[in-house]
Amino acid sequence: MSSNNLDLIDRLRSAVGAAGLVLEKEAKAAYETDWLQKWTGLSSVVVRPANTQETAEVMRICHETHTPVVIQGGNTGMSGGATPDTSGAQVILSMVRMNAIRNVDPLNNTLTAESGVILANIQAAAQEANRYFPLSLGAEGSCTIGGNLATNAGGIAVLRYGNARELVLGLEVVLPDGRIWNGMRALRKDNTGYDLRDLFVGSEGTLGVITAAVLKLHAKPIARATAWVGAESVDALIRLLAQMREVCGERLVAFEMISEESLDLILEHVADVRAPLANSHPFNALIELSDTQEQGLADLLESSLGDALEGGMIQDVVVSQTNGQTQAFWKIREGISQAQVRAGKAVKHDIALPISAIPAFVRGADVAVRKALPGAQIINFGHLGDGNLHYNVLLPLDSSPEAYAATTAKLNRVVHDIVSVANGSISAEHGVGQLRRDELRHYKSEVEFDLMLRIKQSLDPNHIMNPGKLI
Ligand code: FAD
Ligand code: 2HG
Ligand code: ZN
Repeated sequence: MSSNNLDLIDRLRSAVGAAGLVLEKEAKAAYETDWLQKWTGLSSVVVRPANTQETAEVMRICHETHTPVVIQGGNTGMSGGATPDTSGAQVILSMVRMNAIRNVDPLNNTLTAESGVILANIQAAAQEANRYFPLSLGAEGSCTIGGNLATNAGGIAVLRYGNARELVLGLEVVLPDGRIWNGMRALRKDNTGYDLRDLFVGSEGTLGVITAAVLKLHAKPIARATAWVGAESVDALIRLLAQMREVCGERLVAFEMISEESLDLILEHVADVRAPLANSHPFNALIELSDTQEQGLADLLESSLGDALEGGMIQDVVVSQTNGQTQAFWKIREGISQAQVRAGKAVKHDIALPISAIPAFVRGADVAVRKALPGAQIINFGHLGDGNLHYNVLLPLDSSPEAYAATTAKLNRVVHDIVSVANGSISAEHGVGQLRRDELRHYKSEVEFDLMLRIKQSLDPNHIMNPGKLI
């Protein structure tokens, strides 16, 4: 270790104490590889501040010494945003010790939490106060609210409640130079100038460290009604979605699409799941209604799906009769990421489109991908109600890194070109990270990219925040 590095570590130790540093190679390794084991890097040290002041001191030291910093929450991200590069020069700033829920205010319908709080613990604290925090995703038992905000995470209830950005009122952020911005306003109306909060949401650790947030709570739903539907085409599911939005309004909370190939993959690779319907269908949907009152909810679901079945819009439906059956449906849906990891190497596309443009996208992309890669195994599923598809292509487990990289580049261009022509987005909810950094550069207009660069330059003039990611 160089004397400069020893000096840096001494200074960081004085900022966070010995308990706040991880220096041993083996202990650091857990922070240096992502959840998918797709990216591995090397850090000089892992720093784990216990509060905002310590975080500010760490950033002041890194700013002064031009030391690059990679912020990490639960390390469940899907785009390599929280993994350091291989230089060994980057500091990992892990937020997991900042895990206090500072306040729950049921009258203002808000909850104030530090950024290292696990999402499931926020949901539970809201529940205890007879309220509801609706952000929900497969990684909720290990991801942090800081990571959710930094990636503007989506998940399965965006259709009704919006993504992470729509669930936050105020933020506390440590800036790259160590100053603290206290934007912890618990207000639904605040037009005092530029919206700095929204700048940090979705900035993926490239502009500042989110240390705490004021989150919006909602009324706790006490009733839910859930169904699994089989259909011939994605067009039919989109017509069903439109009809259900008309009839069910705000009570429609989830409308998840799973193609036949995706369902087969889950059934093969996830333990203790079985097909909800007797027959296979090219497309499936998992649909959920919820409400603060029981009355009429199940009838509403049954009658709207009954009409769709009779009219031939869908081919099959099963409405859940018990909590166990509902959980079984969701276990299938949430098994998809694990199934892909077990079955192969996924080329992941996390795209958003106007919902009305999805059928043409799927038809066009299926043909184009199979032309580029004959026999491609397309794993198409996602949050149809939000226009967000995970249009993934699974390569064999034994694909070499070179073959995987070359096929990824080829398929990215094919899929993202079609998305771009349809005015869609190549990064809907997982973040850009290192996975889509070059794709972002390719598709952003000069003007938009220039604006982003100027913001980055003015907040982080020493370029220490998450270098190599997003921008
Ligand atoms: P990390 O992975 O640690 O970090 C993610 C990014 O945020 C990095 O760029 C990091 O530098 C930055 N960051 C982290 N904390 C901070 C902070 N305090 N301040 C500033 N920057 C910070 N995502 C969805 O949107 N929808 C889904 O349905 C969904 N399902 C998933 C299912 C599974 C099984 C898994 C493993 C992941 C899923 N994800 C999903 C990915 C999702 O983005 C993450 O799970 C989560 O939002 C990231 O939180 P994290 O704390 O793990 O962040
Ligand atoms: C989901 O919707 C997640 O399940 C993960 O966003 C998507 O594994 C994926 O590609
Ligand atoms: Zn998703």
